[in-house]
Amino acid sequence: MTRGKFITLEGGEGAGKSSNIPFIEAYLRERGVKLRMTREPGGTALSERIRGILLDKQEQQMTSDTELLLMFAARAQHLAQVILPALAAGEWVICDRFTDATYAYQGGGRGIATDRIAVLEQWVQGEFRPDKTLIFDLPVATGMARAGQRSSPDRFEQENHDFFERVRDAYLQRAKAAPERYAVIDASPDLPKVQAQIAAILDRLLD
Ligand code: Z5A
Repeated sequence: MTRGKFITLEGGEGAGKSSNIPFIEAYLRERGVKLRMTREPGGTALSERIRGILLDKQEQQMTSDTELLLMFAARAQHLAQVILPALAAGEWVICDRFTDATYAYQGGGRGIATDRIAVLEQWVQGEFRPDKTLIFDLPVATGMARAGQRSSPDRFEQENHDFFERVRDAYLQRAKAAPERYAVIDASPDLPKVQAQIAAILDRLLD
């Protein structure tokens, strides 16, 4: 049994991951790929309960370390229960956010040192990393304007412009440091233009 590929989707506020997930799913299924679609934080019953705590805007007292540890607690369960078994069974796993989001939000956004995050990454994942990470990139002001149309912002969506600039910088720095693992998508144009970029990346993964 050939192990499936692990593809993660990343980006800042309102970058358009959710809008493009149905396209990615359909594109790969039409080409015969067995798929598991999932997300973080979340993806199992327990991890979704942790997600509820993490996004709850009533949790104003939550420290950055608590937030970081909850992200990895949810991830540990998700890996053991969903991601690793699906890959071992030959499925591709498409995950809406993964550890790059931790480096971007808890590292860049909250200011937690990268080497502290790396300790937890090693603990929870060992050497396991995504095969490919698609970063949906666009100016922060554009993303916030798009996301601003949502009715009720969660705990992260309440953050300010500077926070999301640091998140964007962290993503772009990670992509620059390991260009073979990342594909940066210009998420500014209309959906067909964004999806043409996605299709080109998926075609290379299917080769
Ligand atoms: N988080 C973290 O801090 N650390 C971690 O380790 C992990 C996560 C794993 C939940 O993530 C939060 O968890 C997240 C980071 C944190 N918080 N934030 N921000 P999430 O992925 O569930 O939530 P999200 O980032 O808010 O994603 P989203 O709601 O799925 O938004 P999106 O996927 O980036 O955008 P969208 O919903 O597809 O699009 C936003 C709007 O723009 C919508 O009205 C679309 O119709 C519109 N749109 C999209 N694309 C276009 C184009 N091309 N043109 C015009 N309009 C567009």
